[in-house]
Amino acid sequence: MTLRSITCVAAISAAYATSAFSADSSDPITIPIHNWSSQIVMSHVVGQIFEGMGNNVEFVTTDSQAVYESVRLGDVTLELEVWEGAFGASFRTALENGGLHDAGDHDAVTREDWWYPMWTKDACPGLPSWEALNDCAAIFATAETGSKGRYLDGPVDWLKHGQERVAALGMNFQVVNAGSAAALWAEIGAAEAEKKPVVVFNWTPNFAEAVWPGEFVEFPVWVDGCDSDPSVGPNPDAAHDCGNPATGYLKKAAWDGMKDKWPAAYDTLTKISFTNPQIAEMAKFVDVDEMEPEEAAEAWLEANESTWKAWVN
Ligand code: TMO
Repeated sequence: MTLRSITCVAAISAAYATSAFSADSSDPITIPIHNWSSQIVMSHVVGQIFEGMGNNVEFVTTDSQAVYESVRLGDVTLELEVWEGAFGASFRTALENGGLHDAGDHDAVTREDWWYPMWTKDACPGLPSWEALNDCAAIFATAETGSKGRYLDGPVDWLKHGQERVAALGMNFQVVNAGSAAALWAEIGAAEAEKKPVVVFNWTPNFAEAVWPGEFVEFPVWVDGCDSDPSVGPNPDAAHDCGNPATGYLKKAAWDGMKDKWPAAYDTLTKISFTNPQIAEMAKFVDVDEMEPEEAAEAWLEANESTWKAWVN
């Protein structure tokens, strides 16, 4: 053991001796990893913070909707990126069933929805209105979608209701699910040279906003219940007849048992709050700079010590 780590252990022990916390369990804190870069990097950032506090951490790759049931049951300990648009419904269901709770909001304000790179507007000047987009459906048609416009949605585990929105609003579009986030970036990249109009799923905060200027399509404004109650939204007979929240939350969720089993890590979790630029940068490290997620997490921690040290008791 180096002198530095001895001093560090002593300092941590002293902190526990004088704090109200009992020591965290030596069982691993299980952090779920999904299929978009900021979530993977953020999970490693927080995992490395927990390890620095003396905890054991393990990562598991899980489905991003089913994870709320896993947190509720304590199979995984927490979720660091609860995006309102994609996961609000699964999060609310798990909350109602019990076993998981809201561990606080990040500073970040989020949006996830149909999006186009700005050159698309040259071919469809009425954008960003969804009605204008629908009037332009033919310019988005492909061999795969016939006379309908093609909308490349995210992987199926992010949002399950793209085709229902198309039906509820009577749109002349066909929803195609991308196999991965990388397929979305490839679609935009491939369209760029010829300035081909495309409409794809995208979100903010993300690296993409610094690479491709663009806009979200403006659908009927989100109202609570629009995803479950047909009477909410412009179509009285269908749910999913509005856009995702334009100023959505980004929450942390925790298994109810976390605060007793790992009280110090839990205290840190409640204090953690990332901003839009911090999250966009985490994605950029991987998607633009091609760093490994663990390496990106180390770089982030090194550059942002004053931010994360304030979260550690
Ligand atoms: C879940 N996501 C942030 C990719 O929209």
